[in-house]
Amino acid sequence: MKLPILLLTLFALCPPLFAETKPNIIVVVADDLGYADVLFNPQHPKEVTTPHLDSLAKQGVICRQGYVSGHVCSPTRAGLMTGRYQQRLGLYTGGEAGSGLPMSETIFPQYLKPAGYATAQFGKWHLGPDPAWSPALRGFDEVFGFLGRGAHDYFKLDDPEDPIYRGTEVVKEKGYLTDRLGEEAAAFITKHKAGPFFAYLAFNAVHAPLQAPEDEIAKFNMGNKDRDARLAMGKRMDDAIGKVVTALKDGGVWENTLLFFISDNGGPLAQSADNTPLRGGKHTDYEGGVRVPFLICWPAQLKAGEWQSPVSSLDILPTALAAAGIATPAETRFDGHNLLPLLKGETQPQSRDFFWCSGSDEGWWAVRSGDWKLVGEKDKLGLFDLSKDVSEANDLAKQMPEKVAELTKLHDTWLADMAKPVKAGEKRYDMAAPAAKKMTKEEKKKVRDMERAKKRQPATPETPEAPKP
Ligand SMILES: [Ca+2]
Repeated sequence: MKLPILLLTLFALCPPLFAETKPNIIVVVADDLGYADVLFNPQHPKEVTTPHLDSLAKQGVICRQGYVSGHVCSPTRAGLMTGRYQQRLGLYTGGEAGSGLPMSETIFPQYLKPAGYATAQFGKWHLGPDPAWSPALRGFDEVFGFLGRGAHDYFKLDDPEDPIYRGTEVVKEKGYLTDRLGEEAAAFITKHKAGPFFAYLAFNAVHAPLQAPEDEIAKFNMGNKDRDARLAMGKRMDDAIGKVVTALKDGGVWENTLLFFISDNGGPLAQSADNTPLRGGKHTDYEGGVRVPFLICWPAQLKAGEWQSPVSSLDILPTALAAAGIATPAETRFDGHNLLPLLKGETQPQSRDFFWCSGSDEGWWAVRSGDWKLVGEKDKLGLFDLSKDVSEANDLAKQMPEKVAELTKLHDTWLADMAKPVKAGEKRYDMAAPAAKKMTKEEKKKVRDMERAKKRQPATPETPEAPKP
């Protein structure tokens, strides 16, 4: 009897260190990765090679219906960073969000740093074009990556025209960018293994330009050069993720690290991405544009398996903060949910609504409520029952006008709460006035130029004011 009593006494004296230790948090974002271009999608083509992601999937939770809040890079990143629909800030398009996420917004490191987290950002930022928008100025202790554009050359890492930054300093680097991002993230983990730490690892892989080391490309021989390069880029990103996991395991912090993996939007079909079985891809609000590979891994707390209810990239920030035990100010209003009670089986999934909108100029909008999804592309509407038709092949809009009206109203109500687009246009394409909206870019520019010229000219008796309606 003496040994058990001794053990019990020891347990009583030792604080429950593990339970009270804040988890390390890593958010890994792939860029333009096809839904089926990962091994953990059972419908992946046979040539896909992502063993490290597959290993993460086996140890974590695969979210089969994981969404991002937009269909291109920078708007979804604005949503991810703030946990709120980016449209609340008037950011609808790539041009808008890429011009800058307002500095007044509170993002991951600004919540986590005061709670004792070391914070780092690696890779693509795309939330502001120049150093004034650097992540180094908004809470990240360490930064290694590029700022302004959606894309970066993978080999030319010393170009002053498209610099790589360490912190706010321009640095000249060598190597393959995806490798370098993995190495930098792994080094950060090793350095801060005493924890807690937060790393935002935003690969530009597998976004264009489709570049990878020749020997890697040569391993694939699909008869399509773009496809070969894309697969090689995916493989190299997977290797980099493998390095990150090795650093976590070597540092003894694997178990208590909460890791998210997503793609920022769907794969571009024009560049040989595979989104099977989903319809469409990047630049569309069909599932192929907004449903992405999505993993959540926290071995100490979450049982491995599959999660079938829809979740959003907007959920990542609230979930991370809950895991870290960080209470947010009462006025903070996330659109995302803390997923931990659900994933731990403490609560049951409730029906949720999800919204997309890229403003009047692009003309895409969509809403999902329960299993129903309504997708608008300018004056074309499609209604789909995702429970039976994940590929959005069977348009029920004509058969079910009441459902179309119901979902349109739901989207209208949501959109009414959003800000006007910061750059141009209206919140949504006006279906009632299609003729006016069918102007080409050149025609629109001509109209704008004429309006500007008119403003510069003083009114003359020959140009009487138009009668008021
Ligand atoms: Ca992207």
